[in-house]
This record gives sequence, structure tokens and C-alpha cells, in this order.
Amino acid sequence: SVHTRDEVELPPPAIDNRLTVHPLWPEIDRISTEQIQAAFEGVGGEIGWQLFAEEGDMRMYRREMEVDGMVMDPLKAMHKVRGVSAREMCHYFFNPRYRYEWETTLETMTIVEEISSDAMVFHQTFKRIWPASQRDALFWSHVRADRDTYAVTNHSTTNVDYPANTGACIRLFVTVCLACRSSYPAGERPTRENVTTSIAYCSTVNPGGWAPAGVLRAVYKREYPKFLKRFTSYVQEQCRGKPLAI
Ligand code: 18C
Repeated sequence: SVHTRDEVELPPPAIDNRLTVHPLWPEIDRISTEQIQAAFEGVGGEIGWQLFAEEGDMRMYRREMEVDGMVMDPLKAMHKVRGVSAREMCHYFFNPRYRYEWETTLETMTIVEEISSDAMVFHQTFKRIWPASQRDALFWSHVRADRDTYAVTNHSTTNVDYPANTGACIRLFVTVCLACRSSYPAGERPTRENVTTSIAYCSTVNPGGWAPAGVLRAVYKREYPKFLKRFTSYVQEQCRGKPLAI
């Protein structure tokens, strides 16, 4: 075959038929559609969004939100990355083969179910932050092309084989969307040299149980910029010298 292993495993341009017959499909489709639509909506001037980190083309905003005394600040980040496509970005974010290489909060990752080429269920445990209990998460992950956008949506789910709050971990709940759009000069062919990808990353994490607000907001402020910078430069490194996949 003329395809490399990476090329055949890139996110498919259309929804995999195996996903559309899965019991989770209606939820996966609804939440992914909502998340992708909201991802590139502006934060500038909107009430409540505050800029908390800025570096080069990266801007991170949060909205302070507490529910029953628990911090659940939604986060929205915008970034621009040169030399990689939206599809490549999403490939590295979705595919578990690369996760330990860029995800620094991770302790363990288990594939719970491989639904289709574009959807999986994961169980993850995270590094413990003193003085809070360790956290885990169980979530589906779905990658799709939606008009000019490639996006990965992750959202918490349940599974009888992975019950919450039975061991050392407290289950947290997460909704994450990484939405990406490529652009290149009009009239030119896209290449590694002229392509730029705009990224919108949105995340809401419900800690699931008590966590000191001050510690949590400090972790949040440190870890989100670290994640986005590390992940985007990881993808740039991985793609260097490889043919561009649009
Ligand atoms: O989106 C990201 N990663 C994806 C693939 O893993 C996936 C993951 C989502 C889970 C995000 C929740 C991570 C919680 C981590 C808690 C422990 C951190 C320890 C770090 C110390 C070295 O979608 C990238 C995710 C980037 C995560 C940034 C950190 C967000 C912190 C939010 C608060 C979490 C509350 C946990 C309670 C801790 C008590 C103080």
C-alpha cells in the first residue's frame, strides 16, 4: 500500500457507520454538534469571560462559576498554529497511542470500548494533587469533520464495569472540545509551509467532590496553558518532514 500507518488512521472525513448504530450515538451526535457550534463563538466583550493567560497567539479565558461551593470555571482558549492541519491536530488529540507523550496530568489510561474508527470510551486516572483525593474520569471521545472544521469532543459517561467512587478515586466530569480550522493563502495549494490552523479549545471540569477552591484555581491556571503549548508543539514536532494531511 502507498499509505503509511499514520495516514490510514487519520480522522475519517465522514462519520463511521458503526458509530451511528451504537446506543451512545444520539448523545454523541447532539453534544458534539453543540460543542463544535459554540467553540469558535467569540469571548471578546462577552460578559463574564476574563482573559487569564496570553502568550504569542494563545489566549485563555475563564468564567468563574461555582455550583454548591465547587469550582467549575468553564475555560475557552484560542490559538493559532503554523505548519499543521486541523485534521492532524485532531488525529494526535484523539488517538490514544500518543496520549502519554503530551498529556502530563495522566497517571493511567484504559481503552474501555472501541466503538468505531472515530469514537472510543476511555477510563483515565490523573495525578493526585495534595491535599485533595485522586481523580478519575470515564468519557467517550469522538472525532469528526464538520464543514470546514475538524473537532474532537470528550464527554463523561457511565459504564457498569467502571463504577464511580468505589476505590481511591473521586470521579470527575468533563466536557472538552478541541475544534480546529486550517487556512492557507487563496489560490495556493496547501503545504506544510503555508498552512495555519486556528484552534478553539473549550473545557468544563466538574471536580466531582470536595477540592479546595484556591488549590483548584491555581492548578487550572498553571495546567491549561502548559497543556495547550505542549500539545501544539508536540503535533508540530510529529508532523515535521511528513507530507501534509488535509
Ligand atoms: O483535554 C485534555 N485532555 C484530554 C485527554 O486526556 C481529555 C481529558 C480531560 C480531563 C481533564 C481533567 C484533568 C484533571 C486533572 C487533575 C489532576 C491534575 C494534576 C496535574 C499535576 C501535575 O479531554 C487536556 C486537559 C488539560 C487539563 C488541565 C488541568 C485542568 C484542571 C481542572 C481542575 C480539575 C479538578 C480536579 C480536582 C483536583 C483537586 C485540587
